[in-house]
Amino acid sequence: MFSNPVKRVAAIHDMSGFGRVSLTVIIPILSSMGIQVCPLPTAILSTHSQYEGFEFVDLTPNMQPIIDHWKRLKLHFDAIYSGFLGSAAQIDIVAKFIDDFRDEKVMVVVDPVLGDNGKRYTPISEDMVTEMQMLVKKADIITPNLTEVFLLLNEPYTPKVNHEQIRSYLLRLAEMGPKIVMITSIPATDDQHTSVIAYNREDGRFWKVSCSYLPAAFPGTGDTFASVIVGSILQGDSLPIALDRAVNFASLGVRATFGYPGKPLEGILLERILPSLSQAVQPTSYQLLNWSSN
Ligand code: PXL
Repeated sequence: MFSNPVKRVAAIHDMSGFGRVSLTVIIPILSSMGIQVCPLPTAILSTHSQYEGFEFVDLTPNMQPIIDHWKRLKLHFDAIYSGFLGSAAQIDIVAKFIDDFRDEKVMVVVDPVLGDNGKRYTPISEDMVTEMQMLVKKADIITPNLTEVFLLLNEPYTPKVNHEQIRSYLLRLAEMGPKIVMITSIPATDDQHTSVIAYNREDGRFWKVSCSYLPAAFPGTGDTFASVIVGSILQGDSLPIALDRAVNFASLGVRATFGYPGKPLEGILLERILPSLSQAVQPTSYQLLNWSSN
């Protein structure tokens, strides 16, 4: 009666028609995990922005009227989850949305989608990076990749980072506001593995989950990772179990796709692997890192 019978997420992302990123990934993943997704679209694109000549419709002017209708309906969300935003002005709208719809039970996840492989995505301007630095302050959880870590911290990009640097980036990002910071796609020194390392400011613990690395980059794997994190925590999993499920699901997607020749821009073959999200939690491989937070 007093809470939603099915957990409900406001998902603030773009809708890219082709290429398996953002809402076309987030909706099936969260639905498969038994969670209702309410999209608040930020932009409509013909494809994601890594294809040449993509069409882009900025929905900034449409967002506030949609939000106002949701307010009149007194909708309550268990989580607010934002990702790719279409303009700098939009970031203020999202910040206000968080203020209006948040209470102490609402989980706010900001995936600061800004770039990858050392570069900003084409539609992301410098202003949007500055605005995203403001938005992450409002989040409970953020999930940047390494490129996004450097953009958020105004540091020059370097692909090779050691553990000491990762630890200090996690602490600096957590100081900006989020309780939990997860840095994705950290290469291991052996080049054979890739890891996610997370820091929980509330208990001072650091967690690491690794998987074997394949030389391929599929757009949308960050959205896949963050969606499983949102779904898993809403299902009641602990932080290390959520990290483990998200890393292993994204890695399964990469492995299911990698053997086919050539069209990495189409993303991972999500449709092949979705059923695995309904299985009971599988054996896990997370590690508690022996790092202190002071
Ligand atoms: O998954 C990230 C993402 C989201 N939205 C758009 C993108 C990308 C990455 O390329 O282009 C429009």
